[in-house]
Amino acid sequence: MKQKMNPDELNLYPIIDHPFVQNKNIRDVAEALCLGNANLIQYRNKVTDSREFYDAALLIHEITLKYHVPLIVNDRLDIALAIGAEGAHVGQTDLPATVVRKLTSKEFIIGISVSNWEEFQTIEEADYLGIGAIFPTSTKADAEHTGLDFLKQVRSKTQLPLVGIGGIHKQNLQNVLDHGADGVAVISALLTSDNIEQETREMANLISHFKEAKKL
Ligand code: TZP
Ligand code: MG
Repeated sequence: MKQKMNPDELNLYPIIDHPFVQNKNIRDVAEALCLGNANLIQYRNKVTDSREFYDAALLIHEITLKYHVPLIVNDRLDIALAIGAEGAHVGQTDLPATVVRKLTSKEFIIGISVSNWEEFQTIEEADYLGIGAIFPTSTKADAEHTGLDFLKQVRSKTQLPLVGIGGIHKQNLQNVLDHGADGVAVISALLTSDNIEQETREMANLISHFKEAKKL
């Protein structure tokens, strides 16, 4: 499989999960993440109708375009295409990634969720893999718990960039990187912060620091 994403450009991947926006302005949330040095941003919405999903995605994209941060839409290729997003993240119950590839340009970023070996073995098309839930998390109640060893084993079997997800915060992210992740995808640790920009920057700095130290 070809490598489109540079693993060093996948350090911190915040996910704007719709319920976590609460009473904040969604554009402000996106801007704080961009200013804090997010490498990639995902918009995830399991709770509203399609129109609200589309409207919010459009607003987020206005901001991410300004900061040149690629926007990945979760689940919904139709909305990703409608707003001109840079990619889509699809799981086991979404459109197959091979179909997403057929319907999109060569540059379009495709992310896939992987929680077990069966899922790993069926991958035909992906630019990065999201591995998790690495740690237990209440953000996705039905998430299969993979643990760190699964991540390490996947690392030994693919060159694709790997992103750990699930219960990741500043205190445990080094452990995730040490088990082979190129980066981390994070919802609650960033979006529940009183200062999203600062929290994002601190996490981004820690990841750069740990990855640099590993190269020495
Ligand atoms: N997929 C696996 S775990 C998870 C998703 C979407 C939720 C991650 O959220 P948090 O709050 O960073 O644990
Ligand atoms: Mg999905």
